[in-house]
Amino acid sequence: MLSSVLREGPPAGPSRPEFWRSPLRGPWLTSVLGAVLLAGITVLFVTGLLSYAAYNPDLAPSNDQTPDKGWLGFYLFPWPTSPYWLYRLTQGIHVTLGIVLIPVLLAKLWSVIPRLFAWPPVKSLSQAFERLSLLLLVGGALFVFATGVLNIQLDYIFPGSFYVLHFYGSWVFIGAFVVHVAFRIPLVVRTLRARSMGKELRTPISRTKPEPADETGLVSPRPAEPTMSRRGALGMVGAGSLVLLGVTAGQSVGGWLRGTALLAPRGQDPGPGPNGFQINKTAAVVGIRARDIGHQWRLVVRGGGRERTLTRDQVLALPQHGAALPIACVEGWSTSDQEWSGVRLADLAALVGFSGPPPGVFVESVQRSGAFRSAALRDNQVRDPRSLLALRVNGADLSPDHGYPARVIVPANPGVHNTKWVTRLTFGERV
Ligand SMILES: Nc1nc2c(c(=O)[nH]1)N[C@H]1C(S)=C(S)[C@@H](COP(=O)(O)O)O[C@H]1N2
Ligand SMILES: [Mo]
Repeated sequence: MLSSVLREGPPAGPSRPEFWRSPLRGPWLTSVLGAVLLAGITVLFVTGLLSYAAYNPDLAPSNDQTPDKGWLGFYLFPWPTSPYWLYRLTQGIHVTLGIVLIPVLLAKLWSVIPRLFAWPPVKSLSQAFERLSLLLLVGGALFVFATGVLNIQLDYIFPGSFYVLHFYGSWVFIGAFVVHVAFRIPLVVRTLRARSMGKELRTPISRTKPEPADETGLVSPRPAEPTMSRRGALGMVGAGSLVLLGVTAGQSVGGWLRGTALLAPRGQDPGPGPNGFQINKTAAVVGIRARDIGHQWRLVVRGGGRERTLTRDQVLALPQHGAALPIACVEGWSTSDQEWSGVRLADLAALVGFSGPPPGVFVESVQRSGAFRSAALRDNQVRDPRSLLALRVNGADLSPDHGYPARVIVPANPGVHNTKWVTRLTFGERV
């Protein structure tokens, strides 16, 4: 029964090679797009790994959304505080590049689509393995790009689970990607060598011919007349990427470009005044009540068996220091440097008796629930003289939405660890 189905050849429709008629489809176009993706996805992977390391996930359970990662955390290292714009840069690149590569990814999928319908579905064990890896490759790519974009656009649509989905999805995807690249790279190199890019970019529609048929099965056996040159096709993809770059990059680059970040939900003009810079979650959204941050608010500093409780005036009476630092969110947006002022975290450690190099700290907010209500910072972060419990920004008190009465600001720290509405600091204890 099965063998007779196979003998009859593919059913009418996309499993038949004649179904696909674009004269542009062929190994050269696929190789060009593949080479761009190889470079781009490598950068995405590295910046993604860095983004994860920046959370110091091994420091405390509260920092780690993926406690079952096992050896996937093999490369983790203490995230530095210098240069202070490090996370702004790596995460800006991660998100911007991810968005910019979307047209390339879609074009690449278009260019190989006949192979996704190849007939018979399974010929041999090795071919079955290859098809399974392609399923993981294509599915993984769509999944990782989609979860990334949804997280940016829809304000953490998967509350708490975005990291988990994106993290494990990326490892599955990158595994399939490495296998795919290893199998395909000789063909890509050969194909790109055989045809000059410069010449291809000078070829108009009138002289656009299908590539010679080969074993890849990408070239249509029944090509239609071209309606576009390869130059045109690459130009269209490139233009799509440029448009996305134009409406995204401003959220990370800042300056006058910020106004062009049309696609970025928190990228654009946040209003005037000293507190006029991006807000991730407002006080109202996370359920901060007026009395939580009013005159009843206290700062509790604990550690080494001691505890001090301070009013805001008492915190203001401690030595105040300034630091010019950005907020840089995992979503890719960042602010330019803001002028924060407040008490050094190291000075607060000294307040409870840590007179030498200070230990790490566990920071808690008055916010009662949600993954961002607390964060653990490592000793190197506490030690940096620019790491503050900030009370003021740009010469004014923090606004309630930026974390009044007090918030953490640490150089190169992912935004989510710059906890707002801080009420308790616990130094030197594993929590
Ligand atoms: N308590 C608390 N702190 C928080 C958050 C939060 O939701 N709750 N959001 C974090 C995130 S994700 C970011 S990017 C920064 C944003 O700071 P901003 O709103 O002042 O720009 O605050 C962080 N601090
Ligand atoms: Mo964030």
